[in-house]
Amino acid sequence: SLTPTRDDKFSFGLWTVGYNGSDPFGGPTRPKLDVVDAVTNLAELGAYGLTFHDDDLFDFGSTDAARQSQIDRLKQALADTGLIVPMVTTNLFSAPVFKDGGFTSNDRAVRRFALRKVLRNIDLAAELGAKTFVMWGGREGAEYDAAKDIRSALERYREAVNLLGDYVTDRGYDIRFAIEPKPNEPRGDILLPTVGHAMAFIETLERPEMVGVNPEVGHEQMAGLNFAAGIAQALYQGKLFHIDLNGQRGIKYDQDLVFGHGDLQNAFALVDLLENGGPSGGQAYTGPRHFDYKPSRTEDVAGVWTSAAANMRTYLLLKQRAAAFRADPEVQAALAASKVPDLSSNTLASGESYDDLLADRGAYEDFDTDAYFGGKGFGFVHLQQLALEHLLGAR
Ligand code: GLT
Ligand code: MN
Ligand code: MN
Ligand code: MN
Repeated sequence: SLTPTRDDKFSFGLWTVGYNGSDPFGGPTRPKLDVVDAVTNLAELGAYGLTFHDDDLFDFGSTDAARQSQIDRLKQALADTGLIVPMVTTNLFSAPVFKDGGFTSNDRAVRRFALRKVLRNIDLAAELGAKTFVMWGGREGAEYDAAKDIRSALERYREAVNLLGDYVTDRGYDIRFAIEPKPNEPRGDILLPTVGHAMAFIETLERPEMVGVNPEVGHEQMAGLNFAAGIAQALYQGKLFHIDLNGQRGIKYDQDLVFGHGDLQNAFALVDLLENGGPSGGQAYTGPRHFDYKPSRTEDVAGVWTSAAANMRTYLLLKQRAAAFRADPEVQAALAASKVPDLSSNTLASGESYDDLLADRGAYEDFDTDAYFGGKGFGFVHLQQLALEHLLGAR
């Protein structure tokens, strides 16, 4: 069905539908969105979850009373609609104090303040039942090589995440962390710029099992990378803890378009992977389908909700198209002709050693490389055309 339901696990950041259209060149095009309106509208559209930064819910520097009143209003809206909060994150980028970073600011007092801000918000995440705590370090980086000792910065990042892991463990919270990579913007260069950098960093932590990644479509594409392929590696390494779906058209500023409004063929491959890439053809990822997009600056308030719905509908359309792709016998034949399933066979037979391989003349001395490829390609183009035709609804 193309009607979103709670079982589809669609979630939205409060900062996404709440984006007022401001950009570095001009002011807002829309009024501030109240959290209760956000929850009510998202629930009506069929989403199951709302995510937020502390500062999305209550202004930076709020009094305890003002903070609590916003938390109470959110809780009431959740109770009224059945929406949940699957993920929470902390804003370590908007306040001017964070211009040189939070966990990795050159200023130690800022680093200590950032940790306190995050610890406070982890308590709130636990209170609301969030299972994932995202860390997007947009200000963790530099514009100038001399201005940041990258190795020390990584060491401070590590110190921070280790401390948060201790805290969550000691408090007994059922929360895991997900690091969100981005190559640049707002910093000239951001630390942990891609999924690969983040996964390598995670292995240096004291509790690597508690930390995964929250890759965003547009962020990997800003680095010219293949998002679906990056997600496949994150899944392979058991690190896909959360995902930010949106659209991006090429290597430029972060567009945060509606999911599918960028590289549509890669979005198709992604949904096919998430929905059909599991070991027995089922879901390879069962977590929230989280949209981190921005309603375009040219939209009015009604356009905000039209675009929110568009994300979910596009996802469901792609899911439908991917199922048809998998079920098509011609696709199955094309996959086999392209030897796609053969890649899951071990290269050496079971029990075979390198001595056996060295003794196998058929593998080398008698292997006719010319005859083997001569006139017999892999047929990948035919396979991709079949995918495209399913994507276009032509089959
Ligand atoms: C910010 C960023 C997003 C992150 C959010 C989580 S904040 O909007 O551009 O990509 O996912 O901190
Ligand atoms: Mn983005
Ligand atoms: Mn963003
Ligand atoms: Mn994001």
